[in-house]
This record gives sequence, structure tokens and C-alpha cells, in this order.
Amino acid sequence: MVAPTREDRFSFGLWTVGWQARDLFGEATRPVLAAVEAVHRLSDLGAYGITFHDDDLVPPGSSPDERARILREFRAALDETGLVVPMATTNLFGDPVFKDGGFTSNDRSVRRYAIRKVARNLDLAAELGAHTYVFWGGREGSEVDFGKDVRAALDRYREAIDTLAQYVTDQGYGIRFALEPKPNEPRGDILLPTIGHALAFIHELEHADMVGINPETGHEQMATLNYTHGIAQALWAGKLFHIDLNGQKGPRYDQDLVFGYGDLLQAFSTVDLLEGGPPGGPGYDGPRHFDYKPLRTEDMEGVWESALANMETYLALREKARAFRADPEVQEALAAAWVPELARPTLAEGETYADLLADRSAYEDFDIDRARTQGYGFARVQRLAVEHLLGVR
Ligand code: GLO
Ligand code: NI
Ligand code: NI
Ligand code: NI
Repeated sequence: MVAPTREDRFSFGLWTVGWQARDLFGEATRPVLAAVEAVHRLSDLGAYGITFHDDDLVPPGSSPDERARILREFRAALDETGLVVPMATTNLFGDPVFKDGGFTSNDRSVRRYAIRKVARNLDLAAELGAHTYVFWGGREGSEVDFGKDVRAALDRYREAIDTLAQYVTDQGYGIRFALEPKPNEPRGDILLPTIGHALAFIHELEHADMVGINPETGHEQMATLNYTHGIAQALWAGKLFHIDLNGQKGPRYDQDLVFGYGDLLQAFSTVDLLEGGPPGGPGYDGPRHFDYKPLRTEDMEGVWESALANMETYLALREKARAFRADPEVQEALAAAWVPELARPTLAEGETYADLLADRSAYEDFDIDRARTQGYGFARVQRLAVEHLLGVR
């Protein structure tokens, strides 16, 4: 097994390895993990980055002195290990004050407080050199349709993002925003439930250019959507600013399994796409960030085991993807399935719709029976993909 290195650009949320496994039905099963310890362990395992919510790093209620000490020690650990902070985010879901949301709470004073809480942590994110700031609006939503004016909520969501984008621009922070869609949990229905909703929302923003998305594998799969397709559309739109990789077994609660421990075949196509995929398209060069939860059954040894597993699975799939793309038989199968042919524009260069309408071969003389009866060869492509994944080729 190849070991992860800094060049692979793997990063982890402090809240992932630091999760104490408190869930809806049971108490914590693991001790508190100090941020400094997380930095050292992740660095030893070969990660290059660590990310955090404001409250993961500085527990709410800390005095200014405590805050300063925590930050000093965190920074020292970063300096010592060379680990970086590529992204930071805000906890706008844990405190009961956010029970009806942060930016879209029906209570205006809560909305103002939420924006202030983000601004404060943006200062810290910039100080620590983060280039991406994630917004996951887990409490922005409702259970009662008549209790939330969704159009007004989207106005307020836009207002908050626009205001904070202006703040970042004025401060010269060099930070871009990434919105993280999720269909539900903890709210019954969350605003911006999927990649598509988030992309459409960004279109309406004043600072649309500096806002992209942070799609999470499991979140799209909870909505029964294809993650690889979703991030492909985000790439196509130039909006894949960050990613949350993990595993999920179908549309159930948000499982946050290790990357690949759900739909492994889809994880294979995800890695293939992130690593270049079909040649020619816009690629992804951001961090490979894991947002997962170590199983509740595990002690700290199991935590580090699973952290490593995320990276190893990714690297193994990257190897498989490279071998798949380099295999002459695969190339032949892809060509036979006309996969590269789709990159060719439907109209010839300089051709107008008038030319197309006059082209008898396109309609009147089109051999429609041939097109109706031909096979596309995708069965062979899939067979080869699975054989590569299983390592039997
Ligand atoms: C929860 C989300 C959450 C976000 C995090 C970053 O389901 O995945 O973990 O990724 O708050 O903003
Ligand atoms: Ni999640
Ligand atoms: Ni998740
Ligand atoms: Ni996430």
C-alpha cells in the first residue's frame, strides 16, 4: 500500500477525528481529542491539512485568555508539523440559539448574531492562511411548511452571503466561499438541499464569482443522487471550490462512513474524475478533504485506523483510475462506446441552424433504424471498470 504524502493534499476536519461519538441515542464513547494532538497525528499519517469550526477549536464560553492560549498552541503545532489550514467554517447549528437557523432564522436578532459569529471566525481563518470558507446551513430549513417563507429565507440567505463576501473583499482576505448542500438532517428539510439548488442560488448572488460549492458524497447520496455527476456539473460550472469525501449506504441518515465504504463503484468514478477523468474537461486541484465519523464502537486506535483508511482508499482508487485510463483495451472500449465523440460539437464549425435544417442526411435521409438498433457498448466499459476495481485485470 502506498503511504499518503503532503503532495496528495489530504485534509481532515478537526470535528471528524475529534468526534466523541455522542449520537441521538447514546453518550460519548471517546475522550476529548486535543487539537494539538490531532495536528500531530494527522501529520504523522501523511495528511497536509486540518480544518475546523470556530467552536471545535475554541470551545464556546472560553475567556479571551483561554482563546489566545488555544490559538497559540494550535499555531505552534502547525508550525512544528507543517500542517496547513486550507479551510475553516462556522458552527451555526449546535447552540440552541440557532434552532431555527442562523442566516434564515425567523428571528432577526439571531440572523444578525449569526453574521457576526461568521465574521469573527473569518478573521481567524484569514490569520491562519485559509483560502476557503465553508457554509453548511444545517439548521437553515424547516419541518413545518407554513412556518417558513422559503422565498424570504432565500433573500436572507443571499443577504448574509453577500454581506460576508463584501466583508472578506474589503479586508483583502483572499478567501472564497463554498456552500455545502444537504437535503435534510438535522432539519426536516434544509434549504439548498442539493448541488443543483446551490448552483442556482449562487447565480443570484452579488459576489457570485467568489462563491462556489463544497459537495459531500453522502449528502448527495442521501438525496439518491449521483455524486460523480454532481461534482462534474460543479466542475463544468467552475464552482467546485472544495469537497467533503465520505461514504454512505443509500438514502438513510447521514452516515459519514470512511470514503469508499458505501458505493465503492461510484467512489471509483469520483476519484477518476477528480484526478482528471475523461481528458479535456476542467479538473479539480483543491484539497481532498474528508468529512467522516469514526465508528462509535472504536477507541482512539480505531480513529486513526479509519483516518488512514480514507487516504489509503483514495490512493488505491487513484492507482486503479490511472491503470484504467492507461489500459489499451479500456481506451478501445471507450472509443467503441463513442465516449470521446461526445466532445465533438453537434453542429459543424460555422454551421448555422439553417444549414442543419437544410441537411437532409440529418433528418429526411437519416438512417433511423440503424440508430434505433445499434448497441452503445457501455456494458463492456462497465465490465472493464469493475474488473479494474476488483484488481482482476
Ligand atoms: C454535516 C456537514 C458538516 C459540514 C461542516 C463544515 O452533515 O457535513 O460536517 O461539512 O459543518 O461546514
Ligand atoms: Ni455531512
Ligand atoms: Ni455527512
Ligand atoms: Ni460536510
